[in-house]
Amino acid sequence: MTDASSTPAIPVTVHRSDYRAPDWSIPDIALDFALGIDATKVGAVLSVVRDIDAPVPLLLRGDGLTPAAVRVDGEVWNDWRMEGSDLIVDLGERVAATVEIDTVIDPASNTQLSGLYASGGLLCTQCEAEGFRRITFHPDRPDVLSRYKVRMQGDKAAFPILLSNGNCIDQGEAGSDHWALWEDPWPKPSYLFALVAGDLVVNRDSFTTMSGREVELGIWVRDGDVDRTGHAMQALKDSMAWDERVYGREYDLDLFNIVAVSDFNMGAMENKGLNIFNTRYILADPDTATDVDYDGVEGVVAHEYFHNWSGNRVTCRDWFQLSLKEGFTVFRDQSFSADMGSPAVKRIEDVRLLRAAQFPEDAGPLAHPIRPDSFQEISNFYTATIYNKGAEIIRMMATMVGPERFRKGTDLYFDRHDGEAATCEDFVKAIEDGAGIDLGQFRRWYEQAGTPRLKLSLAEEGGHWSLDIVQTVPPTPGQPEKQPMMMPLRLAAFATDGSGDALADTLVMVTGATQRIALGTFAARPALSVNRGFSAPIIVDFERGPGELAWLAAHDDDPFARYEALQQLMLDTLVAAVSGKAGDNRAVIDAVGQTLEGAASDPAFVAEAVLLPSEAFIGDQMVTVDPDAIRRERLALQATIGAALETKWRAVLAGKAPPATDLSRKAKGGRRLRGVALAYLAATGADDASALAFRIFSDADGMTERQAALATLAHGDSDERIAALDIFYQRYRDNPLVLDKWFQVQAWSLRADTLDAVKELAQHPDFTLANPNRVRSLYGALTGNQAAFHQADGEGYRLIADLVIALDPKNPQTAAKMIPPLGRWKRFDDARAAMMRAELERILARPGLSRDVTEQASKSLL
Ligand code: 0A1
Ligand code: ZN
Repeated sequence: MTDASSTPAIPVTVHRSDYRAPDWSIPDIALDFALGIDATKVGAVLSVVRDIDAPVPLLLRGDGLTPAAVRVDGEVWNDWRMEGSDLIVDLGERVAATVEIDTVIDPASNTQLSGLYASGGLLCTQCEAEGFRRITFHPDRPDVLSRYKVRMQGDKAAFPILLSNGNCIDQGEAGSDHWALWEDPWPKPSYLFALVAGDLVVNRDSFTTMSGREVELGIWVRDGDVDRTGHAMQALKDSMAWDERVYGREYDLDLFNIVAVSDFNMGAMENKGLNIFNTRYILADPDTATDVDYDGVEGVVAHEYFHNWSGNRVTCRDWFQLSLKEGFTVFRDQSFSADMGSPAVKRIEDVRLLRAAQFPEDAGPLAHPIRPDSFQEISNFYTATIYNKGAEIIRMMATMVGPERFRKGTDLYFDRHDGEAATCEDFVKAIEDGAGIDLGQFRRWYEQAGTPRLKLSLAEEGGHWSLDIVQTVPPTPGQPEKQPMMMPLRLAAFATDGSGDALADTLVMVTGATQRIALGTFAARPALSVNRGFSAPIIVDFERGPGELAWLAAHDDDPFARYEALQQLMLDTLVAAVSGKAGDNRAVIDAVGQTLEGAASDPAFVAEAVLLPSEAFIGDQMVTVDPDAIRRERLALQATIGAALETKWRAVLAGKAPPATDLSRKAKGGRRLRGVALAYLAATGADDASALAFRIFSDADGMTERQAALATLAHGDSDERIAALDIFYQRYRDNPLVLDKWFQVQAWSLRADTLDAVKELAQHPDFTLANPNRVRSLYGALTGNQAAFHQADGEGYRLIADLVIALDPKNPQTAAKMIPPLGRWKRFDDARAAMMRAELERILARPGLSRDVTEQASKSLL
């Protein structure tokens, strides 16, 4: 069954400038749920208070709802009408009233996974951004905050566990039913409402807050999964302690519950006191989860927990302010993960993600500022720009003022706006006032889309060297002209021959379109280390020879800058090769070899540094992306480096893998480096490579080694490949999260027939469009596989368009997320561009398309 008909494609554009404070506030809400999988009755009692002088009707949003009954102050009320799917209640001259509305919803047919839905016998909710209106009529805007009391009643056997926000204040039995009454003392917007009912088991623990309060913690999962919740629980306790220590923020309820569900559109959701998670970010044990999965659990648990202050206690005034909570919270979870592990490696991972997901967004038709000016469907704005670029903007503020002053700013922000629905401007003002800095020009980061570029060159006069900067911000849709941004640029300069003064780590403020920075006196051109730690989220154009890059890769005292130098060297080599200007690979080979010398002391860093840039990132450097040449040249360089340093790769692999249960930084780094070494060795085509990969696969005591070996085998064409895929499938066919990996490694394969394999896998009995994780594991992996997705006959584009068309009626949010890869057509040759556009047009020609897909596909054509 499908229910997308409840969200018709009316492309209404909402503008930030149209914001008006609500006419009515709702201090209290009581909800009464009579639970059933196919029919849940919802009784809502809203205490409404008029906030403006003149009479005005009460506008309550609905999505797919019909009011079964409306009462006002206890009386049956007929003064209401439907306007589209919304309910307008005329309350005459009243300044306050109790409005009661009954509705009936069908969770089992809610395939959109927004509102109240069924996931494997469980009932759960997802209300951000506009899902609450699919449960009951309500203003459903984040600036209407209410205290919630929730009564839920249902069959004891079907729903033994009944959870909602806040504290359980009463419960009882009623025949074969039971009921629970929950109360959340903290006023909250409707998007933070949550309810879960079903058969769950709990991992219980507790945390004592800095003021000595005992908080009961519960992680609720299906029977059989509880043994895989230990890492999430530890991450939760670490997050609670970290937020107290670093931001002075204490948890504010006696209970904190997390529920894991298998069908979920996103990673997780920060509902007050009742976080709901995709199982993928809760369940982990060494046999089924990789080190990357473990880090994902830790990061997402922290992210949702941190929202309790940055999001819940201080929420957003309207959805244009989404980055207020998301950018800040991502910055907080990034800082937490850096503190828990390796700051340098974490920074490398975050920058890699920004470049892979956000830079292309900023360079394409869907580019938008971190505070957008308009949207049609807010679900389309949960983007890498709002989240990851948003985090970079917060990070720049922290960099400019330093940790103590930044803390003064955030304290002031929480003090000023606790209990409020705030704006991005409120945040900037609090940092400005609390930290004592003028952020006038800096505010442009909230207004202007596009990744700024700094073109750098060195100039010399009488032994004095300086750096010349030319800043440009590219035009983006709706923003043809741009002003220069203000940004902190960390740099250092080294005399590579040991003569002259080195310029130690310095923070300079870039503000102009052109600017000159004095570097000091050097006998010869210094090696410049620039945008150290990626202090600004920009693209730097700076021509440097292989010698200088190799020197920096070996000598720079900033690990991130060492990583950057080696990556740039690899990138320059690859871009030259793709453009038919293949040169000498000696500098790259030597630099990789030299970097590998540090493997024993910091294997995690070394593994990141020696990894070749992705095919997509190589493509991003070119005027017209040539996916086939990129695939060919990248594989060739991998084989060259693999062969030239074969003994080193073999030495890495000859050592014993750290035990899978060892999750120390060193052990994780060791496993990561082994994975990279295996890939280099396999790329050489060495006779024993497949056998070695198969042995690692078979002997592995955990998923990190097992998956790395399987992925390597999946690229090749050996009997071992077929055997390993089969063994893996048979062993894990009943574990959905691991089965996702089985689909994913095949869709990631660098084989020439990957697209055919994907088509076949889509027909596999274990493939389903009903589960977003499964959809992403196959089709999401395909769009990340540049040469496969962009196969010259356009078959990849057809496959994705077919998927969007099939998925949209069921789950428009997930369908719309598959469109941006088709929107990158301007970056490809005319033949590919025409085929990509044709698929976007084919999607748009479908009748009854959701608002989500309509907005993404139509904007992608511009
Ligand atoms: N606020 C959540 C993200 C989220 C947004 C929308 C959702 O609806 C499907 C779910 C989750 C976060 O940042 O973690
Ligand atoms: Zn978030």
